[in-house]
Amino acid sequence: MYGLARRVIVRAHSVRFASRLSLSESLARDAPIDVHPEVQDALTTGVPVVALETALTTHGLPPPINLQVTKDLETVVRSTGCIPATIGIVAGRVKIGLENSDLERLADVARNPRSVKISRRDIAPALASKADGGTTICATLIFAALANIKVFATGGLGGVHRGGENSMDVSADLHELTRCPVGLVSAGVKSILDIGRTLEYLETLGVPVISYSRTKDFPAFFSPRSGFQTPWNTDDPVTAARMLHSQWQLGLDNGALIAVPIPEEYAEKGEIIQQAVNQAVLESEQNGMSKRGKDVTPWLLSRVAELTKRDSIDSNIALLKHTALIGGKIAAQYQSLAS
Ligand code: PSU
Ligand code: MN
Repeated sequence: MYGLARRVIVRAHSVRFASRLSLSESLARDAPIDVHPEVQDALTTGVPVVALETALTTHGLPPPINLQVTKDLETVVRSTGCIPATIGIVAGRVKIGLENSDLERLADVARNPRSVKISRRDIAPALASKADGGTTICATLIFAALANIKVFATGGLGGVHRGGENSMDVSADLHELTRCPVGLVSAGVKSILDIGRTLEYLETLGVPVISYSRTKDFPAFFSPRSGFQTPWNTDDPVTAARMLHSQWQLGLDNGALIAVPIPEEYAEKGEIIQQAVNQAVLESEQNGMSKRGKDVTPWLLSRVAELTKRDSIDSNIALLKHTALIGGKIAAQYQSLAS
């Protein structure tokens, strides 16, 4: 009897340890997390909230436009009636909702070059070392889930890199979508990646992939169409919100990818950018950059910007604003279903 009881207790203990903590439980453990009062208020009163990431601020876009774009995305989210929760790490504290001064600090990459690109594996070391960091999709999903934010809008999901079947370079973004019940609204995955294998991997992980479009074409970040098809599509925020709601009604504790194509007027530019992407990927293989782990994506992005004389940056900004808009619309609809 004693043995059985003890085993049960041990098991209960380990289950509890493995299970997700709520924000209040984390805070009760003195976790270094600050929720912005505006975000806290929205979460308490049922105003929809959209999470935004900061790896695009610290590592995705060059200064000074990085700061402006991060602020603009918040404005776009507000235009949909939602509250933006831009997430990042400042001086070893997780910020869910950033003050302007924090945003400025993260965006000032020249004066703040030690600001780290934060994925799941980096979170605890960065907090313990009191570092600054831009949260990737992976890390932003974790904090959005912790705060019970159901929609997160951003640009490009990480994925299986070209040659990933040998290098094993597969972004932690993908696996995180199995752990966090958050709807990720993004412009697909960049064509610096192996899009086909990324979709295969998401299928294996059981993550719903929905094209936010009249067709099932999966977008390719700089281009509205990648040539790959998704299993589902809708171009209606109500239906997209219902897809998320059905999933979580069933307690399916994973996220979903809602892939929003860049606006059609950028399609032509997208084809030219694609050539620069191919060249940059080739160069990264020749100069060894492709073996540099988390530096690969930022290097490729900045090389493509150089090669396209910043056309890629204009497209990147356009698609970011578009996903923030659609993310806000979906979050607003989700809120009325959930409340
Ligand atoms: N796509 C962009 N800009 C970015 C990123 C992706 O257009 O800044 C960032 C995102 O934060 C994404 C991360 O989560 O790169 C993926 O990095 P990696 O491939 O090292 O996992
Ligand atoms: Mn990687």
